[in-house]
Amino acid sequence: MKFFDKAAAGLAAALFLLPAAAEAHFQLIYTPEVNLARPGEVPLKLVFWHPFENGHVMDMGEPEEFYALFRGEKIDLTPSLKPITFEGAENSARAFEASLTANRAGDYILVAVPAPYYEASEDIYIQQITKAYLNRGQLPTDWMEPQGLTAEIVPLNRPTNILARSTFTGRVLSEGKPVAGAEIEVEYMAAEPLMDENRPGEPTAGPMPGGAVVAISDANGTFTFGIPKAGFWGFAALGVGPVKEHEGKELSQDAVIWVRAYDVK
Ligand SMILES: [Cu+2]
Repeated sequence: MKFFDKAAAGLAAALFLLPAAAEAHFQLIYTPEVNLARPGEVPLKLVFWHPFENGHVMDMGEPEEFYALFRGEKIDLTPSLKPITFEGAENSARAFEASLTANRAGDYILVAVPAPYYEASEDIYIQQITKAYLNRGQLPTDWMEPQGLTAEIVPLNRPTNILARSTFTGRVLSEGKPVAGAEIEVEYMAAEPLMDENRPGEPTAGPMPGGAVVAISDANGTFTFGIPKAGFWGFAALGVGPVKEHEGKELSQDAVIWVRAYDVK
């Protein structure tokens, strides 16, 4: 009987959390073209959104850090940050734009650490430590390396040209150590932001029945996901960061990575 009481209590708790859990929050670092043919300025958008649903946009926390890593060198991008309003399909919210000068060949790894965001429906703070990858001149340099973040997903496939209908494998690290059993939410950027209009373009997919798509990392912290479609795919390892509390409330410090998949022509 005790078991059933516990199970019933667990079920009630799960149902209570359901509305918040059904849609995955994702911090975006977005630019439409991740493979840069020419040197120059790359425009960037930072949006905290539900991109699979083309849904609710959250007021993004002021970036605590925003930089690019190029061959181990840190390029501070905070001087280029400007607040913008992102007009989602359901609502508008504060977001940011910025730019990167990418003149040399190799991988540029973009890292954003937004201030914790208070999610009232769950009474928790969320902080998504986010990475996105650009490459110039097709020269692979650093994408396969951990970038020394307190929480991150290290790609085991080149993140700037994943083949649609192949797989992506990532490794979840917290303070440099693999995390077994991490819950990883998987997100498709169904509507890509229009750079000049600060709103989403036409969605090319709808959200999945059953809510968030989830993978669990194995004993080595790795997970593999079959990428069904070209476009941008995001992976968020929930609560794997070392900081668990913010202003007296629970903090979910998540590690997010974005990869770009292409169809075979
Ligand atoms: Cu949400």
